[in-house]
Amino acid sequence: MTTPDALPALLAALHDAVGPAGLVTDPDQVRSHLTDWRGAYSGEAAAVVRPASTDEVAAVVRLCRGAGVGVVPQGGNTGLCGGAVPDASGRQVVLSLTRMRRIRELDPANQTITVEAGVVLQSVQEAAAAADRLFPLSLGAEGSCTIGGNLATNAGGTAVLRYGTMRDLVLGLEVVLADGRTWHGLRGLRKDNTGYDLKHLFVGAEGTLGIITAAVLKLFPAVRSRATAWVALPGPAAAVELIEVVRALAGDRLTGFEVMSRQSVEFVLAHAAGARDPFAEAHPWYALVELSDTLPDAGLGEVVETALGEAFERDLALDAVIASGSAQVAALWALREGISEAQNREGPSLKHDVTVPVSRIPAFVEQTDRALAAAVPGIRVVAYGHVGDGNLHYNLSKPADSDDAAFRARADELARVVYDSTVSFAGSISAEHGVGVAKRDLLTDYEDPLELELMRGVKALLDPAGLMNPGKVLPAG
Ligand code: FAD
Ligand code: 2HG
Ligand code: ZN
Repeated sequence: MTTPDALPALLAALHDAVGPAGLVTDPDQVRSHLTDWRGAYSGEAAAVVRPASTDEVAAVVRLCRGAGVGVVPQGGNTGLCGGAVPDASGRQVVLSLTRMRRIRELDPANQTITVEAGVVLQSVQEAAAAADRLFPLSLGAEGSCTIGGNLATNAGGTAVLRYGTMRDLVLGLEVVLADGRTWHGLRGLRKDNTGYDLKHLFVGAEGTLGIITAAVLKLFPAVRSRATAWVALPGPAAAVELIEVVRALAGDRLTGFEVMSRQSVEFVLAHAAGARDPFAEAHPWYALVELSDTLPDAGLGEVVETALGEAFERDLALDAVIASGSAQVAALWALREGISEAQNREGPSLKHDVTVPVSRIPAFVEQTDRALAAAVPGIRVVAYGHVGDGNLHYNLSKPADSDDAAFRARADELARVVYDSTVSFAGSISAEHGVGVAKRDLLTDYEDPLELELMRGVKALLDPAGLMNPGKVLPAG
């Protein structure tokens, strides 16, 4: 346990360990580390430190351990479930990785890049592109989120269908453990069966088992052609059939398949500057379909046209547009990527990041929509996401012109409706954003007790004092 007296001595020791540049003292800067991107979660901290090297991270962890103080790792602070924010006690130390921004190595023949945890995702994409390679993880927050955060949350995004989640993209890790030792697991090997694959414990652990300081990531051949289409659909069932039509023709050149309800697009049209509906009339649902290839002239436009022809014949598509240049591609993606931010402008956004088997998405949407409309007449369901991999952001906004507080007060009850429906379709209540504090207590009801027991065993082994991101992921008890 920390005693209040331990904190001043800890602060002085932290100052010595990371130097003045590594201790954040400006009140505005400190505040930005204590609240998440949406302003949905906030806390207090004994200190905010920004170490510049793995050795400095290890020193901070050892000092905090000596003082019995919890450490909250933080990357770009774009997470959506409160995992990177300290609790309200003011007794935790926020450890920001944002000064660890070195690309340590790019090995084109091995198709790998070795980067520090604080490197922003977009910088990795750019470094790969400069070497005529692709780093495929892609998500709306890519200009600010970090590789450490992407690994710690096992981020997904818009290219999972083709390249997998962050877990599939990592070959090796360097991790500062709870006892202050550093595990040097930065191996760039595609085959390595030397016992348990320890790196996967830290991927998706949200900082509760150790602090990722660097990683070896997979690279892929650069993409040289793309085709992007925006398709109006009668409903989610047509979306699921359309995936099959496109996949049958395009194989793994199908890179992205995003789906959004009219309500989702309407929010973007209302709030995002310059957003424009590609069609003259409104349609119930939309898909954003993207194919890509390593060949410059791969004939992707014809593949999309053939797929859409079949979709129109089978009444799966109501209208469609194939983007004719990079500006139009960007405009279509902006309609999709703008949903999260646009929804925030409509009052509280109750987020439910779920997966169900792709085949069950239509029935899931129908059942859940019905249950919610019965619970809150006029509720606005903002359902959209990476439907190609089964992931829906089944978010909720209050009925128009109703009260924020009254809607927020029903958040837990409405979440139950969504999650009960999710598990009734053999789905997961946490698809790509993680658990953090937002879903921590729900694990007691929705996670298999044996899995929870095993997770607690792993936590006890790697972090016996419970100082790695305390209060996140695992429910008390
Ligand atoms: P943070 O928010 O700083 O931290 C997230 C978690 O990781 C916390 O628990 C933190 O303690 C832990 N952590 C951070 N760094 C480390 C480290 N080095 N070692 C150990 N633990 C660490 N997510 C998706 O998966 N797909 C999307 O499509 C997507 N789109 C988004 C769009 C927008 C507009 C926004 C705001 C967010 C989106 N997200 C998405 C969520 C978020 O961007 C991801 O979860 C991202 O991976 C978080 O990275 P970060 O660096 O910001 O991590
Ligand atoms: C997305 O796919 C992100 O746009 C954010 O995962 C989802 O804000 C959300 O709920
Ligand atoms: Zn998403």
